[in-house]
Amino acid sequence: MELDAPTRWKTLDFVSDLHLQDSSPRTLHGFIDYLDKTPADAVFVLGDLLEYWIGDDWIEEPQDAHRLCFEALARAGARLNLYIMRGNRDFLMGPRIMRTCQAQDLPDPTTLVFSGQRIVLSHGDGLCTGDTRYQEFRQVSRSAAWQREFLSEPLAGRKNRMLSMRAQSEANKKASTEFFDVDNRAALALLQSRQSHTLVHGHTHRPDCHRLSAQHARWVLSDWDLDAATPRASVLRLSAGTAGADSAPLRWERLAPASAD
Ligand SMILES: [Mn+2]
Repeated sequence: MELDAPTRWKTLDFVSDLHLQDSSPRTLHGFIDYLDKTPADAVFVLGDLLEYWIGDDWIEEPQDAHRLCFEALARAGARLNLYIMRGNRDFLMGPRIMRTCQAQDLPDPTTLVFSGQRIVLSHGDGLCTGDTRYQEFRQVSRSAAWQREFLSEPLAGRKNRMLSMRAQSEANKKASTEFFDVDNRAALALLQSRQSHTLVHGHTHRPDCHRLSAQHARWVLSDWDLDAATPRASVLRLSAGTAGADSAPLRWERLAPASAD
């Protein structure tokens, strides 16, 4: 998928890994406050907006966090361009949620063409190629057959299954001595296949900017947790240069929205 940014867009925001749920009220309110105030022309949520999602019919018995988050997204979606990519926790978000949030579904990966530059956007879990057990699960759970079967169960059964998948994933993480980061070779191959020099992704919760070659870089977004002892929340903001359209360099900056108390 390729997305051509209209020339009137000057400021773009990237966020990911908010993991919103009822048990993290500060994160929720910090995010809502950010959405209501951002001056960006477009906001890109690059996966794991929600702690987990078990199917769009869940909206009929939502947690307060979901309802408030969807309302804030819809307010933002009404005044700016809102894109939501699904992550490994909320990959079952479907068209009904996108409509509710006035958001456009952003496929993973997407090449964004902005101010003459090509920027690849991804959640990042698909690039953690060292974790072969997860990649197998990822492939199965993204298949239409698996999703049809999963979604055919009643909500209570789906919720139990999702919680046990989450618990299994946490147990695997704890049992492993290795941290499966994004593989730099996989990231570079993706960039080359898309004629791009810049990747923006989340998922790993290790905010940084890594050089992959003299020309290639990958920006890693932070997760959000304003309920933690050391609160985390950041927005990666990209601004077009002010000089001539295609020649001026882009400006990247990391902003820390104030925590909402
Ligand atoms: Mn993730």
